[in-house]
Amino acid sequence: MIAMTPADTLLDSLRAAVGGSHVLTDADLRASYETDWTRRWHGEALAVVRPGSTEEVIAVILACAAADAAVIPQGGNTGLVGGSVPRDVAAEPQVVLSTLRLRGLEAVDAVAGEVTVGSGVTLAALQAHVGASGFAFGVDLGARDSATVGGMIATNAGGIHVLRHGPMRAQLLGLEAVLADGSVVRRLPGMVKDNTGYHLTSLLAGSEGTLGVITRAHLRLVASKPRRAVALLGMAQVADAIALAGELRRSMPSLAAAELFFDAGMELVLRHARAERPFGGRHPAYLLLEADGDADPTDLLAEAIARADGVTDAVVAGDEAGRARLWALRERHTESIGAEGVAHKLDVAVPVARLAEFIARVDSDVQTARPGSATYLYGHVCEGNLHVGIIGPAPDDEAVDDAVLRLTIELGGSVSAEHGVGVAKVGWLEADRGAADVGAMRAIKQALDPGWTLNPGVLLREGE
Ligand code: FAD
Ligand code: 2HG
Ligand code: ZN
Repeated sequence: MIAMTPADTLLDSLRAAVGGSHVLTDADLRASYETDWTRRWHGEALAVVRPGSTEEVIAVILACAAADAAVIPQGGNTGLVGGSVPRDVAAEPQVVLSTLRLRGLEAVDAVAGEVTVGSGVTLAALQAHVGASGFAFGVDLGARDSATVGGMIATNAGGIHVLRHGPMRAQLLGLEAVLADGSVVRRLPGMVKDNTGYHLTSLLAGSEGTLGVITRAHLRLVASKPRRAVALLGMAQVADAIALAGELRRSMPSLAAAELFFDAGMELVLRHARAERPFGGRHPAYLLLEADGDADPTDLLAEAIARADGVTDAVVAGDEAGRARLWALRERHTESIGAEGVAHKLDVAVPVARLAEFIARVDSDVQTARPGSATYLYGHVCEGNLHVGIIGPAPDDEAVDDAVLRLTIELGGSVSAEHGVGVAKVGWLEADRGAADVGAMRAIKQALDPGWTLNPGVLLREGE
């Protein structure tokens, strides 16, 4: 008789929980779940498990907890901080819990302007679903075809419309989540006005899979503004671009997005994405603006730009193909940098008043840390949120990460603006938040997940 190993016993329990065809143990089938989008983070899972219901999620979590195995919640695996894939932690084995089968779409409540969906629904599927009822969803981001509602809640995703609608937490009215002991917290539908006790929904938003596995969410919707116009401005001075975005946000209520990027990133995208150069000349900084409305906002946007200071070149697109061409110059930064190598990706926010100073100093700090690195900056200007992509240093060399994050903290910013802490920034959490805040976070983790079953190593390290 062959003795069963603990791993065999766990696999049997998982198969009993979700059915054999949804427990992937073959290395080829596991591979895409084990490496993250950046290729900087990867690890080995005993299995990838794909529950199809809340009850199955409960069974998976209880089986893993009983076997002292870690559960790594995963949605679309588009996260950029290593939180969605197995990693080097004491807990063994690790099981990836994929939410991709939790893709229920309930009918839109058109009177309230709300909808309940499964956590494995992709952003694109959500947008299509609510769009058919004349609504839009308040958060949008470049990974829309793969990123899931659960992953976006767990990271409190931001994206390109935060200036108008706020981040994911601001769209979230209620949710259902399975905790580490198999109990289910459920506030569905959840209401805009709801002061009955601790707001667990908000706590789970941004918890990065460390406190519970989100299974369903109730989301507020926004009115669809079908007419859009996009402008790309070439600017000589960064300070002018920042000031203009702030001014338009105040004076032009139809402003829906304001994105900043720079010459190095523009040239990289033009090379990798084979995109069309938008103007004859090159400029130090570029500001992309989007306006929307029930009526065509093209003229309004063009007039606002004509009045603006510091604009050296401008192109405005009201048609769909033209808008997409301009957006591609911004949205394709991520893939173009990725095509250069495994990037160090920092996602920081500084007070808008310090943004120009951050931009002026960051590359010199990077060069001091690791001379010869290539630094690309791009981001969401109204929130002072910049993405810093650095090519050059080895993936496990954290010198440039440290340089960028120290500068961010010195300027009073946040080391994680929208992607989360993941495993990438755990080492800088206390420098940013302070000992008391981290102590409170650790107490919450300990209370809700005393066995450190859920996403150990993300956000906090056990035993520190
Ligand atoms: P995953 O990557 O699978 O997981 C992310 C984290 O959430 C992990 O810690 C995971 O454990 C946890 N998690 C996932 N699902 C659940 C669940 N159901 N319950 C509990 N925990 C869960 N982010 C932005 O904020 N703004 C952007 O503009 C933006 N643009 C992007 C553009 C590109 C091209 C790419 C590749 C990424 C971009 N991202 C952006 C990052 C990423 O898309 C977001 O972080 C997104 O929210 C991740 O969703 P996901 O389903 O892929 O989650
Ligand atoms: C964006 O704004 C995303 O494009 C991705 O948040 C940022 O590539 C990145 O690091
Ligand atoms: Zn972003």
